[in-house]
Amino acid sequence: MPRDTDQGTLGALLWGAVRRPLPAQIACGDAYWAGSTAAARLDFGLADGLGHGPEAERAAQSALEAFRSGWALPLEAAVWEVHRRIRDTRGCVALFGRIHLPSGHLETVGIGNIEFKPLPGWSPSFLSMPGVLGHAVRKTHVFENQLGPDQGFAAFSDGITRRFDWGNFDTNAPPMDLANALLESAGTDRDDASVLVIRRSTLP
Ligand SMILES: [Mn+2]
Repeated sequence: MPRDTDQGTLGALLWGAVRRPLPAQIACGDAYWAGSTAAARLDFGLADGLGHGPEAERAAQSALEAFRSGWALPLEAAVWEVHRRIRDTRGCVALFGRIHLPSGHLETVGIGNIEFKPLPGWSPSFLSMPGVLGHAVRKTHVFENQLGPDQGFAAFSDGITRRFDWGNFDTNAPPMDLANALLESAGTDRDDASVLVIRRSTLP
């Protein structure tokens, strides 16, 4: 399957995302979404459905749809709503977040194995809680950080090798280019793979 990409901007925020299935699969069990559901706020999510194929894809896509529709809830409540609404799927691990403009206040919640890696020069605090959305979540925690000008991050599934060096990438490239480069160089061929890169520009 060809890569599936999307990109956008909201104020000073730029984002780019890419996913591709395990080689020889058609459905991709990883899914991403970013967009604005409320004024001056960018919402985003990256989900990895259990296993591979169409059922994994359904779990991941359902989680993102449930997250979008919970936009009016506080972030933590929105994540619990996702958990309730995807019980009839295989379940997924996911990272969800919201960035408030113009402050750059960033809230993130992670359940299970999705990586959150800041671009060089920024050290936010973040830990994902163990669990599988739709099946077993015991605890959630909202991490709050400040995303300043020229700061950003990549979120990615375990189809991307965790141990890569930013020094091998042009981290000033547009987020879409950086996401594609990460998939290209750090993607494994043992799993579906997805990357979401978000960066705040130097402009106010
Ligand atoms: Mn995976």
